[in-house]
Amino acid sequence: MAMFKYALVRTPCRNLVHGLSSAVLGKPDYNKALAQHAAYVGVLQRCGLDVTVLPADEEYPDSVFIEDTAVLSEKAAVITRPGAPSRLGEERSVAAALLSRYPRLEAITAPGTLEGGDVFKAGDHFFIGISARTNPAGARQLAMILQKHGYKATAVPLRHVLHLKTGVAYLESNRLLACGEFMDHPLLAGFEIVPVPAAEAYAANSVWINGRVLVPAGFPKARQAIAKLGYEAVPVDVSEFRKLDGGVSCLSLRF
Ligand code: CIR
Repeated sequence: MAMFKYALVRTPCRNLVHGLSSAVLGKPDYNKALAQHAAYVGVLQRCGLDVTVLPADEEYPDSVFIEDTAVLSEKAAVITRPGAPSRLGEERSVAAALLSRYPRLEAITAPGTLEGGDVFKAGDHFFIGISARTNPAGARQLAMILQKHGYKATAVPLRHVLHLKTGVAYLESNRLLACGEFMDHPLLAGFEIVPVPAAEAYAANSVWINGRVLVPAGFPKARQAIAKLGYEAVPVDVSEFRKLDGGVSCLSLRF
């Protein structure tokens, strides 16, 4: 299994309160979001990652959800082209930051759109959600780039959730934490499914980092299911980001 060395995050901007949201949980509290973000960075560091923190970018309210701007692996770095019009452009400063870590960057181009929240990697195999944000052209471009580097790629059409990783989290060892439409999805049938009950659906967006699993705080059943498998389950309070449909994976790029 691939161990991660680095993480890239971005400080939330004040305009965060104007971020995109389908949740009905109210507006995020900016100061609380800043504190939660700082604590999240601390957890990444405790997972052994060398964390680079990019400055807040007021031009893009959702820019704290940096995972959507790139797809990173040992062999390739692909800059995305976000499908939400208000997020298009967020990827530019991420590309600039990644140039110091990767010898070359590839990119999704128009008319393709793709957000990193729609992509997970299981060994050498990438799964790419086709969603309201990632269109078939974007998914095809990513698959072609990845195949060139020796990876496999499978497109997974979504029905109900924002991003593929809203509903699944790869826990390594062929295990996939999953809820809702992904619990019995034919394209995911090769995985050992670790089910997340519907009442805790938000916790399906957890993230494996070097043997630990970051789980949103407040979801005891999901946390227990993960801990029972032998992982150290680390609860992280991301309540302010949940108000904007974001979670523990969206807040960082790990590579
Ligand atoms: C958005 O709608 O784009 C943001 N409010 C949330 C993005 C969450 N990102 C992710 O799941 N990777």
